[in-house]
Amino acid sequence: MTTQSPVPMTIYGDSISGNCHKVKFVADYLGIPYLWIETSVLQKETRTPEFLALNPAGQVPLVAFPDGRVLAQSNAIMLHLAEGSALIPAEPFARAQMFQWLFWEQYSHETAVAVLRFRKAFLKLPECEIDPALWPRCTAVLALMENHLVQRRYFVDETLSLADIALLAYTRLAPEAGLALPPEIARWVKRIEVDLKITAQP
Ligand SMILES: N[C@@H](CCC(=O)N[C@@H](CS)C(=O)NCC(=O)O)C(=O)O
Repeated sequence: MTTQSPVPMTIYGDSISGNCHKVKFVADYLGIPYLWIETSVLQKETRTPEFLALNPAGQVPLVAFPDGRVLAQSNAIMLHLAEGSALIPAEPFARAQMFQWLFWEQYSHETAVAVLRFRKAFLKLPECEIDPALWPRCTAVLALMENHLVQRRYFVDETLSLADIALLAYTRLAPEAGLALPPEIARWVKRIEVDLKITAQP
């Protein structure tokens, strides 16, 4: 049994950010206590001198641990929080497959779906001011996911892992970017939301 610090970790997060949702989903699922400090990207609260002293990259999510250490990057934070849990496959090849999806999520998925959603739903840019290459990129990442899920319930090894949580974060929000979820993805989103006991938009 692990002894938990009486002082919880602090998550600096923006409730509109899928990257921040990932950290919340993992902490909630694993029962890790935390204090959430709402840090608005739109209000430039990630660019104050106080926040930049914690994370010079000026980005959320950021976690501050009771011992004073801080950790940025959503997938790095998830990996740290989930260390030793079933969310990280123990078998080396399955673990590598989970990493494969985590890297793909950051390089190909988040940079398309999250960027299009932010520009449309939050910056409210007219379509003529949005990079037209974003739409085919979004379509391509959703098609790749749909194809992978045709004969699978989860992304790796038929069991819930960080790969599902990383990909869930912005995929479930893709309709806010005007993107329709193909059927297998829509079923997978519901399945993972049930697994994680997500009842509403965080
Ligand atoms: N790769 C990073 C991306 C973090 C990121 O882009 N955070 C955005 C919110 S989703 C942010 O804080 N933007 C504020 C800014 O860049 O000023 C991660 O996964 O944590």
